[in-house]
Amino acid sequence: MAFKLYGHPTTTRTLRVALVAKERNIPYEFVLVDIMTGQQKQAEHVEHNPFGLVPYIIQDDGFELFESRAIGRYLATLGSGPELIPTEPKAYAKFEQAASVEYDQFDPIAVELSNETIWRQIRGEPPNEGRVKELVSRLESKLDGYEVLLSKQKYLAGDDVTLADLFFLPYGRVIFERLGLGNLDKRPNVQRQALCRICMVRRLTCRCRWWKAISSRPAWQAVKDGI
Ligand SMILES: N[C@@H](CCC(=O)N[C@@H](CS)C(=O)NCC(=O)O)C(=O)O
Repeated sequence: MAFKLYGHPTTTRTLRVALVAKERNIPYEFVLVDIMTGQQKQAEHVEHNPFGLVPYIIQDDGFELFESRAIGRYLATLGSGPELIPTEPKAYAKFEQAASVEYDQFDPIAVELSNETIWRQIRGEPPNEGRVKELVSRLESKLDGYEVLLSKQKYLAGDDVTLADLFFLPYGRVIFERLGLGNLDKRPNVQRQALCRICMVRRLTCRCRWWKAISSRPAWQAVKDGI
C-alpha cells in the first residue's frame, strides 16, 4: 500500500499522519497544500476534505480519508512495526482511555495556546495575556494528571507505546519545546531524562522519561522538522 499525503509540511496534524506512516514503514508521497495562501479552501481540495482542512490522504487504490487521528488509526492497521493499537480487550480499553484524554483534554488547550501565541504573532496581532495565563493554568492541571498516570506506567496506555502517545507528539512539541511551557522539571514522570532520584531511592524500575522516550523515537525525529 502507498498513498499521497496532502498537507502542509510543518503543521501539527500533517506531522501526526507522517509520524504514524513512518512508524508503520508505509511509503507515501507528500503533496503540498499551502495553508498560508489558503489552498486548502480551493475546490480541488474541498472535493477531498469538505471542511477545507488538511491533512487528507488518497491511497493508490483510490481510497480517501481525512482527519489526522482517523488516518493514524487506519495506518496503524497497515504496514509493519510496533503494534500501536492493542487488540487484547483490556489493553484496548486503556488505549481508548488514553486517546480520549489526548483528544478531549490536552489537545483543545494546546491548540488554543498555539493560536493565542504563535499564530497571533504570525498575524501581527497583540498577545492576549489574560487568556494565555488562563490556558497555561488549565494546561498545568492537565499535566498534573499526566504526571500521576505516568508515575504508574511507562506510557499513556500502559507499559507499551501506543497511538495515544504518538498523537500527543506534534502539540507536545509546540507546548514543551517551542513555547517552553509545562514546567517539566516539576513533573519527572512526564520528562526527566536521567534515572530520577525518586526511582533510585525507591529502587524501582525507572518509569520516568516519557516525553524523552516518545520524542526521541526515530520516526518522530525523521518528520518533526518538516516532511
Ligand atoms: N481535526 C483535524 C484538524 C485539521 C486542521 O485544523 N488542519 C489545519 C492545519 S494543521 C488546517 O487545515 N488549517 C487551515 C484552516 O484552518 O483553514 C485533523 O486532525 O486533521
